[in-house]
Amino acid sequence: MSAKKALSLDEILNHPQVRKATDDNNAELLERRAYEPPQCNVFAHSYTGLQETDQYRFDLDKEAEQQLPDIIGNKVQFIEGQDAVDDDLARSYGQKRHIGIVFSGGPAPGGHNVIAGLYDAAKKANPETNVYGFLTGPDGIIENEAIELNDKLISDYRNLGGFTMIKTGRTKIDTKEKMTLSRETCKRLDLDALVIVGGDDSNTNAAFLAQEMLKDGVQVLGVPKTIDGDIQVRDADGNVLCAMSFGFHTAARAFANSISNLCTDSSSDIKYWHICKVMGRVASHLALEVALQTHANMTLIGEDLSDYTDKDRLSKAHREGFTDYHAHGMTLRHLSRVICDGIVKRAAFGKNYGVIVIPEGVLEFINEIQVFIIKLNTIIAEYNQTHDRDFHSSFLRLEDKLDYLRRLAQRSREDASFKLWNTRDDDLFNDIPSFFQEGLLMERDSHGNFPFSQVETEKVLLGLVKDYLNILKEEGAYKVGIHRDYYRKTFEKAGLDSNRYGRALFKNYGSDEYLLVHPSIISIKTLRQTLEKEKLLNAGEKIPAAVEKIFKKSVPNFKTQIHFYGYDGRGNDPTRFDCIYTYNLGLTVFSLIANGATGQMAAIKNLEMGFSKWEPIGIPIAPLMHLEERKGKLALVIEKSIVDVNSVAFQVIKTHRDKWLAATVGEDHFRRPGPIRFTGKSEEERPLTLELNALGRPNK
Ligand code: FBP
Repeated sequence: MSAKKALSLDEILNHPQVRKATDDNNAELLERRAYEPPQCNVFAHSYTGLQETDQYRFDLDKEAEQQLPDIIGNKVQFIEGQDAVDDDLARSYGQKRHIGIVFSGGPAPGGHNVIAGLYDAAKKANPETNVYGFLTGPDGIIENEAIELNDKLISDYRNLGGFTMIKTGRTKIDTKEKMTLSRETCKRLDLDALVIVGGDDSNTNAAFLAQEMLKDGVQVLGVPKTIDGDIQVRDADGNVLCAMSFGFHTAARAFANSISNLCTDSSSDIKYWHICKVMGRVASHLALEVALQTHANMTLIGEDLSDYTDKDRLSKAHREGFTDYHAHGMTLRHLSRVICDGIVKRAAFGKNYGVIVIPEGVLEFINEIQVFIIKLNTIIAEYNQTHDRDFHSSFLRLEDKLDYLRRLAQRSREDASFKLWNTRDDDLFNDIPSFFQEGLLMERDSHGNFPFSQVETEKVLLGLVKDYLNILKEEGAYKVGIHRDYYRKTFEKAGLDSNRYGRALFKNYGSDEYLLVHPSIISIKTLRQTLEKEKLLNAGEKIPAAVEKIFKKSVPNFKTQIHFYGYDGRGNDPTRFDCIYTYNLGLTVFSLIANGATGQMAAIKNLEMGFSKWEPIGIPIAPLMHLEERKGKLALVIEKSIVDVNSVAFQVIKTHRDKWLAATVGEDHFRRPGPIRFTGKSEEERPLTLELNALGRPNK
């Protein structure tokens, strides 16, 4: 028998299997790149035109009218397919153009397809057209860092996640100097149009650039991007023009898959509570979609908490004839009680495990924290406006920042007109753990947004939850229910009279399936006392092992695992929905450019319906603006859309809360969304929130 000769390293490295394993281009990648998203009907024609409509109304902000005079009158535009157009139109549609595109803000799956759609449409209209990608976000415009996009680059990134092709950044073009530099870049590149793919703040920026660059003949268009799902555009009559920003579906599906896996794991080894913080900034849209996708045991929705009214407090105040302002909205302590309540209820049915979903922005909806966030935003902004160094470089260490706040509190004592930070604020702030103080003082982004993703919200809440669970344990209110069959079997095996012991040990013996140890039995000592009192044990006698075993099983150990879902889902390859949506957004934005639009946001109407009903449109950005406090000053911005507690999607999860908590006999009601499936038929067509919210909503 001849021994098989070992392969040399060279032979191993050249082996087809090794080559396959070490090739960056795996089968999934190739399949994604080759996928051709379907195009909305209007794009099947040789040309597209714009049909302006007056059927949508907007309440115009006076400040927006003043600051954006040339685009405030823009209307909603429907894209129409056209085959025969006159020569002038054909010429202007097909003229050679220079178009720049930039990503702004956090990545969102589908961004590459926006570029691909724009590129394909631009090249179809005129193969000579140049499309430039500005590198690393708006900095690329300010510093004229751009690359010309070509077929190879576009093909490499088709249907792939991330913003890897040209990267992104969070710089805001918000000073005269940055604006001048941006205009110079556009002139140097001879740009006809600039496309800004970004969130509410970046689209706000797009409107200001559109106004400013009108005189240079540069059209500026926005594309609604953000996994947070907080760009949802309605007109003044509630008609939905843009139901969802791109990237939301993919991020939610990716989070849901991971969280659903935790549901499976936790209900298998039944020893952990998994605490899952999910991204989304202030709005809880992602948490809501994850709740629908997974049926996790508890999901907090920030918007619901601020809507909370403590009915008992309210009626007590009413009876006693005073106004209790604390009856409205939820405090951090109260929220921790609500969570404990769910944990205790499940434990009573033997389920001392589960999954909790917490939106990263939940603190924004907790009264006392919101006050801190607003006050600190203003203090930091005011400091930055009046000093040469910014707040964070002036006060590097936490102690320095706290010292500055202390001095402000002192100022408020000496000068009654200074009310921003008083002694009470300072005392309360000094009461919270230092990691949380650091979080609340963290640097705001260039748009003045609070960095929710950096704050360990779950740690703050968990601290309070653990403290209160310990109190409940001491009071004998937090117990793990023991199944009566298990109890009986254990005692019979030990030759003990289960009925006699049962009545002494449990408060619900004989009536319920899960038995709860009497609240007074909270230790081996109190167990012994009970047994002696019930004449089941003589003084000095050893407690039977079976009794001790059952008692120990009834004592809960609250063990947690903490997870943060954000950057991972944000970098996921897009769902089919996001691939198709974004490719068509790219085609839409080219139609807007080719037809001379500026100050418009590309959107697809009827996303909640079948693909054949999707309608590409242009939405005027300026009329969406309103005044909001940013960095301590009022600024014109597009309003963020938060979860509507009257929406169908929210009402559905509210109604299912008890069911999904599953504090009952029987299994949990987890749903298995599975991983994102790019091919095959079982992948859902669109976000569940989108479908539910469209139910019963008449829309023009
Ligand atoms: P955008 O608003 O720019 O789309 O970003 C969304 C987001 O992913 C939020 O969910 C999150 O709070 C934030 O970005 C995180 O910011 P950063 O990437 O700067 O850490």
